[in-house]
Amino acid sequence: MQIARDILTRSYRSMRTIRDFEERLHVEFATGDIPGFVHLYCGEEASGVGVCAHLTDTDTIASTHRGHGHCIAKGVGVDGMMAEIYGRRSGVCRGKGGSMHIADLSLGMLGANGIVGGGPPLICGAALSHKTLKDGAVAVAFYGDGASNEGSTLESLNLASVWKVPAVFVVEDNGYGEATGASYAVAGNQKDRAAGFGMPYFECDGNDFFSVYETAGEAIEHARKGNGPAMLHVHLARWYGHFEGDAMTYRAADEVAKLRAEHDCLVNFRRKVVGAGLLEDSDLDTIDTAVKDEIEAAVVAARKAPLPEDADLMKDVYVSY
Ligand SMILES: Cc1ncc(C[n+]2csc(CCOP(=O)(O)OP(=O)(O)O)c2C)c(N)n1
Ligand SMILES: [Mg+2]
Repeated sequence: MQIARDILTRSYRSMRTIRDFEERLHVEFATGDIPGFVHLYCGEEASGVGVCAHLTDTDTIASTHRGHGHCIAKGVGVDGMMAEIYGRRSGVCRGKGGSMHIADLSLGMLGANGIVGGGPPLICGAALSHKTLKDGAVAVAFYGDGASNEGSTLESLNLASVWKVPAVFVVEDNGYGEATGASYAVAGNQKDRAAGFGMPYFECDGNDFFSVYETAGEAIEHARKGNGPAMLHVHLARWYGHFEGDAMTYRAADEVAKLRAEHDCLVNFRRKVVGAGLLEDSDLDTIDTAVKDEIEAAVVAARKAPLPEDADLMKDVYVSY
């Protein structure tokens, strides 16, 4: 597959930014200075980035409780994100959203979502807007294997198909909903669910950027051309607990170590692009260094930034259309 050099470097930078952002949050959260919960996207980077590489700012996405990666992949800056997660006034939502309701409507990032299965209905509305306005855009819902069982998700698959809107349903299947295995909790399979609602099904390896990029491109093209919705099933793995503080007693002792050693999407990416002569190791090393500095600066700034004041309580809460 031919991919332009700027897409390769942008995608690597985006995956590296997500990885470092999340690894750093793992450390920062343990200090007790971050309010609320955080759910880390480490290990799943190639999914958000491989999908969003096909999207513009006019295209919309709805995310999940595990939303930092989708945010970064859609182009939201790490300074505003870090400050938001620290609940600071300089955050992208002025400190009112936090990790689970982080959003940037100017970039088509409609928000992380504390409600499992909350994203797919939003995407039906966004996709209906795109169709009505004829703006050529698509709406993408990311949701987990657990969320795939929610009534709201199944109703959304139906509605999007009935309305024939440009929606793409991306199932990020990491094999767990909290501590419950998908092998126990998900009846049938995602492919048959897509077929049941009359939409095409695409499947890819979420540890491999190129697999996601290629199949997401097909699913998005199907929707963008006016053929109605599509489903993309991404097989991937989360490296940390369901939330920070989860002891993961339900996982085999060596499960995560094996994932890190054998299925790291960043290592896979580097091996492929350097092996094919598309980029040099030094190109990727330069990105690694720049991202490291960027994350450090974002943490320092977020820690120094002021908290919202009482007078901010009702500001920026509602938007009038
Ligand atoms: C409607 C609703 N039900 C239950 C919960 C509690 N909850 C939060 S995350 C989660 C598991 C979601 O699993 P999955 O969709 O596979 O996403 P993952 O955490 O694996 O990324 C549950 C049950 C919730 N937030 N909202
Ligand atoms: Mg899951």
